[in-house]
Amino acid sequence: RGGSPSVAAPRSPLRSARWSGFRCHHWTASSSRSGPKRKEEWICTIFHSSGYDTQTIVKNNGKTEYGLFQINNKMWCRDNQILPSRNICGISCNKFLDDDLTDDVMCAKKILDSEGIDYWLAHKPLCSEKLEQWLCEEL
Ligand SMILES: [Ca+2]
Repeated sequence: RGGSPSVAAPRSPLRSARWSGFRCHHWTASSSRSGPKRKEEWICTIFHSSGYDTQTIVKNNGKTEYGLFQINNKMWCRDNQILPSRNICGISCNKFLDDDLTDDVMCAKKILDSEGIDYWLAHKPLCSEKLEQWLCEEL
């Protein structure tokens, strides 16, 4: 064991330097009452949503989803597309593509509070059981 990586993530390049700090330490900040009960669920869900890549942009069903948490431009942030957004997080979607995760986490918390973790579609099929590989070692 030793002191090295805190998450046993399957073979994904961690392209965001900030992510490595995020994965365990921001857990408490990003959990919320309707959120995942275990941090492994959250880490697994983010992996299957964005591959831990803050630059991920996915077009899906007329929506565009941005960044580590795949936050969409229909409800949560606004971009320069024609689609009107409720922009609940009051932010430009591009802010979810940089390496500063503070605003991402704040918006993800709002999503958790209002939609629960099943906003992230990967959660139920892929991250609700057999989570041992996602354990987070405390440093
Ligand atoms: Ca950001």
